[in-house]
Amino acid sequence: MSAMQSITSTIAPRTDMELHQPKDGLLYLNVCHESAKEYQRLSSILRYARIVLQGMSLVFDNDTGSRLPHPDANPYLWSEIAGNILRETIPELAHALRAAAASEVPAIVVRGLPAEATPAATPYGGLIDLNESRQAIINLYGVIECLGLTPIAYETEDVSILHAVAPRPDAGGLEASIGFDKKLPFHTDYADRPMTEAVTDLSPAAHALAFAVERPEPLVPMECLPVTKVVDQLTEAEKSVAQQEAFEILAPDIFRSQRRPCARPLLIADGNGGFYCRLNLAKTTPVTAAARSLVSRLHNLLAETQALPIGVLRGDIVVFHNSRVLHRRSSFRPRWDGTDRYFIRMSLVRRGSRQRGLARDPARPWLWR
Ligand SMILES: O=C(O)CCC(=O)C(=O)O
Ligand SMILES: [Fe+2]
Repeated sequence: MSAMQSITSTIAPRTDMELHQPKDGLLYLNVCHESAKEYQRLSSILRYARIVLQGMSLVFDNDTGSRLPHPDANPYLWSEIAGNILRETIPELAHALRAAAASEVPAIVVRGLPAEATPAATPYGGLIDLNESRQAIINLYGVIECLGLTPIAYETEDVSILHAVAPRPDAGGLEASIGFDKKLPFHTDYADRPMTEAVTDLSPAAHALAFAVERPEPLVPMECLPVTKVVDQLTEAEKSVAQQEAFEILAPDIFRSQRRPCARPLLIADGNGGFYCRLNLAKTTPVTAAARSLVSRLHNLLAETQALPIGVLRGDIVVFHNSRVLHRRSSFRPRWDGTDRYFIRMSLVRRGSRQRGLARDPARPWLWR
């Protein structure tokens, strides 16, 4: 083992990242070219390294040429390594991400991280090619680790932690991230699942969503709307209706769930005068008259309120705080030539809440039902 290299020894801290304050709830963190180069140099280790634990620090042995396990076989290892590399090479980004997580920034765009030389082809079968998207996946793991988040997968959605947000020829007519000809209206993900409520037979909703942008489509931006922009337009009486357990929300179609939905609130007070929100109006049945009129008021409000388009670029990592911001996209017409809109998405929970989920297999605690 001649070429051992400790990832905690070589890089001096930099202070050259541009840090933009959240504007309208959207925080842009721009990584400068020089930092990105250093990060790329070190993260290339993740392509071939065998990992050896020495004392408390991870050490890479570049000589063996052996590879890491697939991220689905050990996502915690990928998080740890990618997080360490990011913290070491772009400490000011790691710091800004920690601060953004602590203040529950609704949406974050990390721009300027490296990308593979050739963009991955859009996978119309839904399968992500790890080799084609390796840098994007390293970037995702690095960013989420610095945010204090950990990936999970719901077993009825996908056995992989990495979801392809790309059109599928068999998804025509679906209101889903794999659809295309139907717009996705404003929503939070997994709105049918418990948030702060007790977990009995259904694992909690993801706390955040992270997207790596492989192929942006300028005419089909991601669009978001911070929850405060909606709540601020509601009367006190409407806010109190929204906090009642009076909304039955079904799982999205792709879950093929037969479960009878629980009646849940749309808003949950955050203890600081604000609210956490769950919303998927297409799947919601209000169970009282007051809840019915609130749902129709929300339909109108959302139709009138200006969304925040995020003109994403290839290589961007976008993170949504799932209960602080709504997101949507318009319909579009795919070209089916391998160049269509393509993101890689992860569902995330806070590291400390890993054990709140219901996992069948103790060897894969990130796979929830
Ligand atoms: O395609 C998009 O912009 C968002 C898709 C979406 O809602 C999701 O993947 O959760
Ligand atoms: Fe979504």
